[in-house]
Amino acid sequence: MYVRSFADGDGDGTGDLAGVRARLPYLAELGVDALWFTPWYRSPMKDGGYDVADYRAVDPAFGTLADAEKLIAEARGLGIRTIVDIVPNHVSDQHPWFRAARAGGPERELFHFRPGRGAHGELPPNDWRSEFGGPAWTRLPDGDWYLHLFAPEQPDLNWAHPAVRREHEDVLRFWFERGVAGVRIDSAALPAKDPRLPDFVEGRDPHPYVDRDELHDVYRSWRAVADEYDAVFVGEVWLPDSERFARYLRPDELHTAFNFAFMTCPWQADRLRACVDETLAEHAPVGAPATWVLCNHDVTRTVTRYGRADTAFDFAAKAFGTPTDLALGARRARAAALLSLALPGAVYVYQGEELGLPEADVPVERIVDPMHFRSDGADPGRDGCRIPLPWTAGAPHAGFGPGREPWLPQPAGWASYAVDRQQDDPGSMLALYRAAIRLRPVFGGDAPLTWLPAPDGVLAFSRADGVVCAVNLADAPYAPPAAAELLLASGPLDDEGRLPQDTAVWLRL
Ligand code: TEU
Repeated sequence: MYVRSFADGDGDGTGDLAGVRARLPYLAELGVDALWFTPWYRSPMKDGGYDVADYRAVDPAFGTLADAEKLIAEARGLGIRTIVDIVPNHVSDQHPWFRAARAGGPERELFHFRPGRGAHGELPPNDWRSEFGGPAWTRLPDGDWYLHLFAPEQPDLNWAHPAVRREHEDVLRFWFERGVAGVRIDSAALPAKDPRLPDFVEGRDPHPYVDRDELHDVYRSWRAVADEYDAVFVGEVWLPDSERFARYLRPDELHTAFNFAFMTCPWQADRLRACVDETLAEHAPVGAPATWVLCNHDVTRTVTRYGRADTAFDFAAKAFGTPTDLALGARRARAAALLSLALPGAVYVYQGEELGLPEADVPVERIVDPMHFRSDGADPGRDGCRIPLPWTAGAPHAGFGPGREPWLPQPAGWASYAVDRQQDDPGSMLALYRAAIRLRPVFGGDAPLTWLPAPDGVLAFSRADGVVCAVNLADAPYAPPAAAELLLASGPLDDEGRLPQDTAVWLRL
């Protein structure tokens, strides 16, 4: 959940914890059993809260620590557990440690400070690039440079320093003590750095800052803390190598990690099937449950991605003005919802996905995401998937909040996606998500998956008790096994009971 855009309780134009609390019944009705909150801590919001100034305080724009405690307890009362987001790679440049470091204190050791190269130290210490574009180094007036893999306002911490490790374990305890049941670990493969900070050499192993072995020791000690509280981790681990990925999921490390292979996979039957197989195969040896993700607060919304010629997701391919067929994208997104909710493991639904929201074109002058600015304006950035939600069609700001303009503009026509419009419409995306989440236990929890024979372009698998999910991505209609009971369909079947292209069904044989 991207709190800033979920619901605005106090009318200042920014979503907040009061807004979430008021909407907990909606979330319970949707059937969610856990909520992951992107960072709600005190932050200058240079990167939507991923620049944390104080982990033990809630940002005043979102509320207070007492509000967070109430939210955690109320959610728990509805059977919903809370997952907070911890950002170990970096802090805000307004964090007390960095303020002291900037002033020249010994806190510099908690970060990566180095003299520059060149005759006058005018060149960065190495050639690393920021994930948001541009150099990963910024020079201070006193001549030293500091490392930031993201924005300059997000200095990287030095994980070789014991105080950095101690502090994070303390922060974990702080939130577990407040009833938090899980932690999402931001940029989980990035915090450890080669202490020599060498230039990047393509293909050299180990990488100077991605997926370094030292990290596993950190997560083992985090796991010991989580075990004291029976809490779980979900890691944001972007790694192409499935064996390296699975190492984070060993029994004494993280419980789960996001499935970015699935999230970036194109809408093609053979690719999706291979992705499902690889996912299950990489998780099996470590005994960790898989996760299924179609989008999040960083990437193009599902309905838009699937409505384009290129249905994969790649940060590098993002551009302004990509032609999009939203009706096609919505049809596929509905089928993808039934596919992902039928697979064994945990499904993450990003707020608004259950409403079928498309990516919005944010007017250039309203963009705030640093990814846009660091790309010199070439990349539209991530604001298009972070638009404040529409709740009530006729209300100001589509019911997002009672007062000021939302912090990002809602596009024209946004109200047509409002919750109150979809609520009682059996054909809506919201109705589909509610029905699917309610029915999902028919697949038998952890029951294994067996592929069934099916024509090219059709994915069909069964799990427990003869329950089947079939998805037709081919242009020829697909006739499911005769005499099967139809449990749920993502769209209308044809007159002969066959699935048209981009339609999924759940059946009981
Ligand atoms: O994202 C980290 C990350 O590496 C990918 O999402 C992606 O590579 C990045 O957005 C651009 O390359 C996490 C958060 O999800 C994101 O919102 C934050 O901006 C980022 O960390 C920094 O904390």
